Amino acid sequence: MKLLIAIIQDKDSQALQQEFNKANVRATKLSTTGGFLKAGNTTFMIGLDDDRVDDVLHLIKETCQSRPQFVTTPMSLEIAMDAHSSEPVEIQVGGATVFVLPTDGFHQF
Ligand code: 2BA
Repeated sequence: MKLLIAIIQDKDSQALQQEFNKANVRATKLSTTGGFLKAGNTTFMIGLDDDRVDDVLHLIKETCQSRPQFVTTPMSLEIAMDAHSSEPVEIQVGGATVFVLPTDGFHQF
């Protein structure tokens, strides 16, 4: 058994939850915050048998999009940089960041 921890953008969370429901994938949705952007994102915890991991990874990959986002340079860095450094910098956020963890036990009481 495995535990998947999938961090995705809020914009994709409803569509992904619907895909999970259609595919009978059980998941718990958490509201989380990215450490870098300090913006909200969504984390799914998904417990599943080993032979379903690839299918669920595929589902996540197909449903979650990567999107460009603009960040402004932190003030502390701007001081040491030239005038152009205060312009927003483009970064790519998600698709999805997925951890696959081995799971020793699964109990429901
Ligand atoms: P955030 O930490 O808010 O990061 C958002 C995006 O900012 C990242 O997208 C990446 O493009 C950029 N970024 C993050 N840290 C950076 C850094 N030190 N320098 C330059 N750019 C940086 P993603 O890589 O797609 O990550 C999306 C979200 O997934 C992250 O939101 C975080 O919540 C989570 N995440 C990503 N990698 C992780 C990891 N190794 N461990 C735990 N969570 C992770």
